[in-house]
Amino acid sequence: MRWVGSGSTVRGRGVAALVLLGAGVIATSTCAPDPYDGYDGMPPPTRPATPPARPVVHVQARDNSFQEQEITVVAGTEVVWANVGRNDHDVVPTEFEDDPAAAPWGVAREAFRPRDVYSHVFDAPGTYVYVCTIHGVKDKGMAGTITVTA
Ligand SMILES: [Cu+2]
Repeated sequence: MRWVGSGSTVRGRGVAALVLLGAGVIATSTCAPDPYDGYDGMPPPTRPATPPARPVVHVQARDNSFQEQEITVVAGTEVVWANVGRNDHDVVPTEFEDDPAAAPWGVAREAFRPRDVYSHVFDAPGTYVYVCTIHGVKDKGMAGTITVTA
């Protein structure tokens, strides 16, 4: 094998790298610490706005109870219910017990089987009382309350 062509190319790059490395060492060893290091008189670069992290609170749907049964969250919080039981459950605002399909939030048992998760963001302050219609009625059995503060 012959390396004539490629060998000279590699050697040329190696010399250039050594020269640059040497210049860097000299530059850093002769510079005094700069108290304004990094400031060049220009405003800081603008970055794309990232949305603030949304607070998240978890509620467990156990068989026959929600844990925690009563929670207080700040407006904008995402409440996440996880069915950790062995039975189907649902989450229905009490004022919609007679017509759960019309409720603005909540989840039907078909979509809340064991290991299913449902979440809703509560933007408006208020008191939200809900129930699992299979295992509870308002204030009895499997029911819960979310207090949303401003
Ligand atoms: Cu239930």
